[in-house]
Amino acid sequence: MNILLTNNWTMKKIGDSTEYQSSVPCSVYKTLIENNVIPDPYYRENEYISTQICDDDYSFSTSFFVPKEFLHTDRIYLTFEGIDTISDISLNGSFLGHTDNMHRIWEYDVTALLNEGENELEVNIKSPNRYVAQMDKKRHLWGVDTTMAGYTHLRKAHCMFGWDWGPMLPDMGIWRPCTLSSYSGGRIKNVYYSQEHSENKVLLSCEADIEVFSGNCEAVLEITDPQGKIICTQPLTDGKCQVTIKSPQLWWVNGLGEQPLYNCTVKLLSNGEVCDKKADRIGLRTLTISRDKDEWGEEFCFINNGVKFFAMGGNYIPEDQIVSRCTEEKTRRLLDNCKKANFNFIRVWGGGYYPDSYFYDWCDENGIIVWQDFMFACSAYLLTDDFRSTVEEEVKDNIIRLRNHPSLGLWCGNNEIESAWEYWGLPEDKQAQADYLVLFEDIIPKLLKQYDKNENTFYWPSSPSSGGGFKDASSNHAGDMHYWDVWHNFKPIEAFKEFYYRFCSEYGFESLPNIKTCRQFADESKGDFDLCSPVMEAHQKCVQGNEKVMYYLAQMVRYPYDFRRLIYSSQLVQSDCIRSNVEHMRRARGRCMGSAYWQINDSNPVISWSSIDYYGRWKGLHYCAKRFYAPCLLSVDDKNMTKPVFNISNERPKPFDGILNWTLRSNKAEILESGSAEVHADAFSAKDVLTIDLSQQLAGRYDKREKYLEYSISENGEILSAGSTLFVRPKEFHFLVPEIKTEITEQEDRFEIVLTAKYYAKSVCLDLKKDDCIFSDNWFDIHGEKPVKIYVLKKDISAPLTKSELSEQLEIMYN
Ligand code: BMA
Repeated sequence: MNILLTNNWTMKKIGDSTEYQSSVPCSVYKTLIENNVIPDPYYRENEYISTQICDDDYSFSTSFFVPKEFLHTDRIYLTFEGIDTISDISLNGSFLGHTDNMHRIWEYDVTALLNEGENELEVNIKSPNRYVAQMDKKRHLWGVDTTMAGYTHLRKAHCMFGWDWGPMLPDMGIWRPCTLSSYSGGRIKNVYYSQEHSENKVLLSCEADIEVFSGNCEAVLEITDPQGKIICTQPLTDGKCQVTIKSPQLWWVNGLGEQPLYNCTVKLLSNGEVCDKKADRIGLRTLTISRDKDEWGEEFCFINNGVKFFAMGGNYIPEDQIVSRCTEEKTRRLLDNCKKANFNFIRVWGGGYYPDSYFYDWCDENGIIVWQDFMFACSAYLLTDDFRSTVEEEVKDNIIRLRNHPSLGLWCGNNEIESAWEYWGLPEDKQAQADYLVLFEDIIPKLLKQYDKNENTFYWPSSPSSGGGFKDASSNHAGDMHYWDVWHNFKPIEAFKEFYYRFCSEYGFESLPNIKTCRQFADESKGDFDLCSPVMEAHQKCVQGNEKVMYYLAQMVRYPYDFRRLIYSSQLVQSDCIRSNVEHMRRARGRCMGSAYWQINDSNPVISWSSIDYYGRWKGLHYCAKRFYAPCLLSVDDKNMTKPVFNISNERPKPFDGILNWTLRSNKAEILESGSAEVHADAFSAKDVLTIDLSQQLAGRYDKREKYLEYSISENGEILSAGSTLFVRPKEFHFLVPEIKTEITEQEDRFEIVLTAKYYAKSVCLDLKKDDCIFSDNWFDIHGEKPVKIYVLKKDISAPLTKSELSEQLEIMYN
């Protein structure tokens, strides 16, 4: 039996008498905002008056009713799935326990403490601000400059103390469910599944951790296949059993096949009656990283059911600085958007928190492989006895919670700490550096061996790394790599292509969020719509961030004469920059086997590297990701643009056989020359398929400024990939006013928009003035009269609109 302690909580500041209503998940900021006590911390510069709210201590309390039959059981546990962070808990006036780690699950035996009828539960939470400040005075450890000093001493999502995309809002609260569970007979604490694959069968091992409180208990495993048919009912002996599944329906990464899921339920019976059960959904698959040696060193690539695939995705950060506000619905929408952009993997970055189970459930259902960092990032830690033991429990809790998810592809020790010790020129700290090796190369791998005995999931010590031990962590010959010279070190965008990464798990480029997002956090009438205004600077957390925006804009595009144009241009340069790097990496398929751009989402409305902003609005980059992560991609290496080389990168399990069309056009979109070829590319390959010589056509003084190349590949009449390339940087091109025309028609579930133009229109961006929607395509090119057909599904519009309202709201920008 369970009693969810969700409602009827009150919060108050310790020393204050005012009480506020709240419900779990609850936190200080969430409660104060909901009760209209403080203004939105994301608005204008409110962050600066909000941080200090967490200088105080707060208490969260509830009273709840426990019926008689609930008490007449063998054992009752109170479980907090997440307390943020330093707290003392008491039940009916008795001290229950102290918590010090946001990432842990806290469970208390409360059998002897509950009353029949009313009960009082209180969680007193201490100020994280004061704690980290005191700890920093005692022992300074290096960390991120844009974060409150001392944060590394506390096991709390680092970015809540501020990051280079996040404000300092170190919230406090009960951020995950709180439940009372009573048991008679016994309970199942957790179940572990592991698989051995052989010719057309899988040996599935099941191990349940069972606690017996009274009498004799028996456990049974029941497996239902993806079609809902029970395929096995087998008793467990000493908590264990093995089952052979014949003709297994294999689970595949998105793009390579389906994601059939088997329901596995262990039932515990006491006196013939079910007293507890635990259900897991598993996928039958092998999934690991291949590190085979090759001509370039050592490969680093995911291999699913024996197939090596190119990982295409991005980095995921917490969806809200105020983490208690995150919801399943928002997460599912965000992940749906990743799938719409053809992702097949996602990296959960180590400076936030371990996502909720629904995150992994969605990934299991959709074949998105999760690269899971443990929650350590860009910092030094000291393994005091207390710190070590809480970290061990945290790691154990999360291995157990996540190990059965088929989407879990890789565990990674931390974000950028190995490379930091190696390259960042840090102040010497022998103890912390030695503790690094103990934690990431000894403690965590040992815990993984203990709780994932059969090593279902690959472990990688750090990102980036070449395998650990401070040995060339950022190598291009082995392991993964973070490339930040473009952006952080002001290198030109083309510098991306100087390298052949084995797996690029971070690189990125900033842009401004959508203008509607800017309106939500800034006030145009107060002069905020200026990149150098205090409000815009407050919403730019990267050191010299806005300077970098302008620096790169000046290299690529004409001067953005107003704020809307600035937003457009920044998104244009961002998407072009990331596109050219992804295309470069995909052309090098085999040598490079993965790309995760920094970053998918935002935790607050901010100028950042994201492709989707805090309010869920797609930037140009997200639309481009859909194109550059297309399973079958046509790209042109622009190193020698007078002799363009067309490349097809085919990530599909089947070959590509189709037609490549290319057209050299004038800036008026007139066809100057064109050609087509029948081309072939093997499954899982990247291949140069055609080279054309345009040196004569581009020999004239202004030719490169007034001509461009359009291209596409199609298979059975369907265009799989298309684009156009300039021979100069966009600022040098002689664009004409394209005079774009639109024609909208309405169908039952959608609006169709057909666009034509008088001349060439590049990077055409559609948006709605007030409402939001997702277009089937956006940031595309129009080649004069050649129509571009796109659609908007009515279900993808934030408000019901008529055809004329849609047309009224439609705004178009272009390069
Ligand atoms: C990487 C990440 C983050 C950071 C990002 C942008 O190093 O790991 O720490 O937010 O760069 O600077």
